[in-house]
Amino acid sequence: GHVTFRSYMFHHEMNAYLRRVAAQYPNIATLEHFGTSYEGREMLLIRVSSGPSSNPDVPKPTIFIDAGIHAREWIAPPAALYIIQQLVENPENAALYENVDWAIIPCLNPDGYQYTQEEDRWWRKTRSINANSTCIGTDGNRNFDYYWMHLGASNSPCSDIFAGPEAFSEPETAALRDWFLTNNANNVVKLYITFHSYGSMLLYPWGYDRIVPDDEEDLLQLGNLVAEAIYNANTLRSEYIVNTSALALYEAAGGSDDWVKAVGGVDLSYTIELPYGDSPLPFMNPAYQILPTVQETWAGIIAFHDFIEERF
Ligand code: 0X9
Ligand code: ZN
Repeated sequence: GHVTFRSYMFHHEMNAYLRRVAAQYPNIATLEHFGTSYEGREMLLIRVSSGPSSNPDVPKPTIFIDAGIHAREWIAPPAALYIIQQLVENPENAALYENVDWAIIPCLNPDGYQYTQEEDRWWRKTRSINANSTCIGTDGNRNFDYYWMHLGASNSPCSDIFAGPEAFSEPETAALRDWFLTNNANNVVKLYITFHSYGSMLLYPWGYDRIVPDDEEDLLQLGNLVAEAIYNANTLRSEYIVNTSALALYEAAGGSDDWVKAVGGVDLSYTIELPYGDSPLPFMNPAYQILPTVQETWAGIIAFHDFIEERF
């Protein structure tokens, strides 16, 4: 149950860490069963909160964070785990869960992640069996039901961007949908962040097409604040680009960010494409750069928090 951010962890080690901190800090940290992966791995979400709002008419805003929907993007789970560690285990950060609640799931695709550890470092998708095909898996980030299969997604099970036989075909994406439908009927979640790599980008909707949302001014302004905080953290000095994902990258429908904004009830929705450090190859962040990367990212998360606390 010890995290150093000097090496990568197995999924079962992440679960052991979450169980340990929840047991050690029961007044602020609680575990929720988020779902069960296709191959049967338990997906745990941790809530960090100082308790309910003193005014029941005005619940505290929640920040929701996930990571690891793409298996090979190894730097994403540590970014989420570092946030958990800093919130729960560093008493200097107690003010960050005073007026804001956190819900964090550090690994959304445990089967794919395990497969990258054991078989294929470049695996991206889930590990579900496809009917009438020998090819395995669905791209979780093409599997959400908002403009599903509109652009930048494939209907071929052998493609790395296979959108699935239908929207929410995967237990992992269905679990995220169900969490929002169950926990966010009252729109208490004010910020959604999903960690990916790579590219040093703060991306906001829409991803399904080259269309900017009505509230893009908000999304851009907050994104710029966060990008500045990341750079000024001075640990890796990443220079983030801030834009809609379709304009900065490519059109890709069925992403979690679009669905959470359009259907899940969270206006402020971001995909963070983390950097890959000085590795010659993407996704292969060297172990010695995990810590500086998650530290600068944490500075960005504090900027997100301050904005949410101030506004809601
Ligand atoms: O293609 C993706 O799913 C993301 N990039 S990655 O290299 N990590 O695979 C970008 C997703 C941006 N959001 C949407 N297109 N909705
Ligand atoms: Zn990704």
